[in-house]
This record gives sequence, C-alpha cells and structure tokens, in this order.
Amino acid sequence: MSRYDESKKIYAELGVDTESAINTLKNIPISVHCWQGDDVLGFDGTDTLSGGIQTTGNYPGVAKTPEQLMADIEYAFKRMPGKVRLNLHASYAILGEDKGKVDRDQYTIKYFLPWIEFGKRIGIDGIDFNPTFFAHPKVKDGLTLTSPDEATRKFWIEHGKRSLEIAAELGKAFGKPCFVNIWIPDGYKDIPADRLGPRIRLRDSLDEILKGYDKKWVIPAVESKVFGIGAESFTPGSNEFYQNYAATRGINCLMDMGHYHPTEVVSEKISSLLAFYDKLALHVSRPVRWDSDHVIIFEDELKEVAKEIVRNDAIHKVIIGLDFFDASINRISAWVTGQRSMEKALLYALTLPNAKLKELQDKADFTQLMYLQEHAKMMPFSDIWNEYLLRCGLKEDYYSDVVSYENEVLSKRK
Ligand code: RNT
Ligand code: ZN
Repeated sequence: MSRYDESKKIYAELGVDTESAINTLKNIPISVHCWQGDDVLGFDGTDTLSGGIQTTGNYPGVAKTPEQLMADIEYAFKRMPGKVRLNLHASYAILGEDKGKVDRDQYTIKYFLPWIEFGKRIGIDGIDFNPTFFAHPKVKDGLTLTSPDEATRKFWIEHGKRSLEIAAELGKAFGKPCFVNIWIPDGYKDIPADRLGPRIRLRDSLDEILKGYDKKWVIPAVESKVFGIGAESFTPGSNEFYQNYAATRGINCLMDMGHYHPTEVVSEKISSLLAFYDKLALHVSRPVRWDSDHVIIFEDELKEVAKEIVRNDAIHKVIIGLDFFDASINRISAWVTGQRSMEKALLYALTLPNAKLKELQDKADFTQLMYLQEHAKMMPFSDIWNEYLLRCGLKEDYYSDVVSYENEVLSKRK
C-alpha cells in the first residue's frame, strides 16, 4: 500500500475525505502577481520604486524586459500546482513604439495584447489587473486621487477609468471576469492639518472612476493600508474608509495581510466581511515587523487564513491574490515557494475535521476541541501534499530546476 493510501485511511478515521480535498484544491484559482519577477518596476518608464513600498536586495538575474519576465513567469508557473491566474499592473504595459508618447491616462488593451497571447499560450485561467498609482512623475507630493491639485487628480482618475476598460477586455478574452484592485500610495509623513479633505477627494475620485464600468467582466476592489514608508502619519485610504466605501458602492474590499497594526490579523477579519459581502479579496503577504512583503511560507497565520476560507464555505467568495516581493533570493524560487505555500495552507485547511471541530465549539466542549485541534497537527499531511503534487504532474523538488534555470538563463543576464 502506498503512503498516500495509508494516510488516506488515517484521515478517513478522522472523518476527512482526502480525495475530495485534493479535487477541491485543484479548482481554487490563485492570482499570482507578475511583480515578484522584476522588483515591482514594470516597463513603462521608472527604474526606481516609490509610493511607500520597497524591495530590498539585488539578487542577480532580475527580469528587465517583457520577454524576460514572460520567460520567468512561464518557468515559475509550470512548477505551481493548481489553477493559476496572472495578476498584472498597468505599469507592465508593453508600449513598443508608443513608449514616451502615451501616458497612463491613455493606456488601452492594445498594450496588453501580448500578455493575453502569452497567458493563453501557457494556459492560465485568466488575467487580473491593477491600475498603477505609484512610481510615476505625475504622483504630486506623494498624492494621486487625493491631491488638492485638480490636474493631478484628473490624470489619475483617467488612469483608473482606462484600467477598468482594459480589465473588461481582459475578462472577455479569457471568458472570466477580471479582478481589479485599486491601491493608492497617498499619505502624509507628518501630522496633517486636514484629514477629511483628502478623504472626500478620494471618495469623489473613486466615484468618478467607477462610473459605468463593465459589471459583467470586471470585479473591482479597494485596498486599505495603515501606513507607508514616508507616509507614516496619515493614510486617507484607511480600513474604515474603504470598508464604508465598498459597502455603500457595492464593490469589494481587499485585505492585504501587511496592512494592519502588528497585532491585528487578517484571518480574524475575513468572517466579519463575509457577514456582509458576497465577495472579498486578499493580498496574501507576510509582514515581518512592518509591511515588508516577505515571501509567504507555510506558517500559522497563513494556515489560519486558509481555514477561514475553507470553513466558512467561502472558496467562491474569497479572491486569493499573492502580494510579496523579495529581491534578495532567486525570484523564481520566491514565486514558487509562495504559491506552493498558499496551496499547502488550503490543502491543510481542507484536510482538517472541520465539521467535528465546529460541533465541539457549539457544544462548548472546549477541552476536546483543544485536544482535537492539537491532534490534527500530527496527521500525515505531507503524504496528501505529495499526492496532490503528483496528480498535478509535479514533484516536491523545484529547487533543482531553479538552480538549472539560474545557471542557464538568469546568470547570463547583464
Ligand atoms: C502596497 C500594496 C499594493 C502593492 C502592489 C504592487 O502596499 O500592498 O497591493 O504591493 O499593488
Ligand atoms: Zn497589497
């Protein structure tokens, strides 16, 4: 009997069907961000990241052209189990001869057609999209949609509109709605004199952007944040602001795991939103002491997030997007490690005796609840994980491939 067959029996004794766990996981889409591959720089002009976010490290082999990034994505995605989508930022526009002639307020689907072609060729589930409100000369005094300067606001509103138009085309191209996340870097380093003004401008700018978007093909969300580097004292797009905005406008909230106070956790927030929204979105990330966007690993908070998605029957309600960027290690490895960690966490949650645990809570049998939760941690989970990889045509070792790609491709880049 194989290790999997034996473990399957051990799980069955606990009331867990590993076959159904594996089959469910295969169909949960994970939106994988393109920006791990090039340290969030994009192709539309900038060579330095700004907007309060930062990559650290200078591991060799960073992708510098669309061709390189596509090659890296293809290599990484081939080693990711399950259903994968590609998450693009507007700054990844492939402008060709229009470079330097068109700005972000004029982008159209034309500049993303190579991405559609690429996505279809490598067989992904679809493309998600983000307007890029950072790392651009038109960010004035650190502000975009909240700027008191009308021309600045107008430019970024137009960029938001163009992004929703592009998203609709991306949705149509893959026959599945395109998820669009709006995050702006706006904020103040020191104590502001006016907190309401920026928030009113943000509300009104968003209303403009969202006027008449294609509801069939676009799923918009807003991402809050507590602070950014250089914008420590005030963030107009706070949690309260966006939760109220999304609720009153019929759109969605996106929660990034690095965007709350250090003792707050996103796993604790998911159910509160599920009580009021049909959908919610996540940026799965790993903050270490601050919003550091470390590569996600198979640790407790990630497991807790996965449990919330699985236990609350929210697999079709929670849009899972990854958001981390580490420039200090091999970027292909960072991508695959992160995506596999998300998959592991979901499989882990799917193989817990969830119904039994809930029953114990409802019966107030907290002694047995603690016992069973601890017992579950000792189950032969790795056998189920290996079987899942096998059925996806993969193996646990992706490191050897990472090393050969580094030797053959990455190390030859200048
Ligand atoms: C920044 C936000 C945002 C970005 C990406 C690149 O703090 O998390 O989501 O990381 O859009
Ligand atoms: Zn994020």
